[in-house]
Amino acid sequence: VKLYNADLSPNALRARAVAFELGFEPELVPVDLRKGENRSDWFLRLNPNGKVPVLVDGDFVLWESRAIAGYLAGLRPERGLLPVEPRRRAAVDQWSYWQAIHLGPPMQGLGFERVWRPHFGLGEPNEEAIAGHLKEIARLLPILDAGLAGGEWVAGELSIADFAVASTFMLRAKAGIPLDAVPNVAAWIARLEARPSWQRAVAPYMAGVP
Ligand SMILES: N[C@@H](CCC(=O)N[C@@H](CS)C(=O)NCC(=O)O)C(=O)O
Repeated sequence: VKLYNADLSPNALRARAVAFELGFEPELVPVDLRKGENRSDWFLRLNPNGKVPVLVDGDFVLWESRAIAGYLAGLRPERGLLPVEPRRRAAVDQWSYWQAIHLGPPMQGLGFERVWRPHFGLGEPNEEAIAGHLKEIARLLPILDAGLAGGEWVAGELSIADFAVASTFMLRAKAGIPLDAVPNVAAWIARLEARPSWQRAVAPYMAGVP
């Protein structure tokens, strides 16, 4: 299995972490986004969106990190990261979609404004955008906190949803997102971050964070 990867991509991190958690040792093929390698013809043939990650398993090519996580989890069903029972599966999908559509954008947006924009010299922070992201994050994190009440993982048992949701939290300290008011979230992310699979997947990302 090949995984076209960029160390600083939270989306690639999500796929790497699930692969490692499942015991896969994918060949990580680096794609240099800053040099625009993702816009080259060979890469666009793999993913017409020009984005990482992309998984290649024999003649099967798959893009979208959550779909990659789900495919890998489906290859090792005994590990339970993607349950087949409809309600349990739906709970995993619920949190994965929620992260993709709701929590992820303001969390990543804030990280961009407060960490990446200054780091890469991309101009002054957009204060209006920052205020909007903070407001949305303040609305959303208590929803995750309530969802975690009385449980260890977002969908009951450890699943690909935990890796999906976790991959928006790496910049929380540097971007100024305190978790004091959401103790279940703080305990959950600490639990996830203690897993060897996560630590191995996140190390190259954190190495690039200023
Ligand atoms: N929804 C996609 C998002 C992929 C994505 O946005 N990847 C970024 C890196 S985090 C990328 O490759 N960006 C390069 C570009 O858009 O030029 C997924 O989950 O895989």
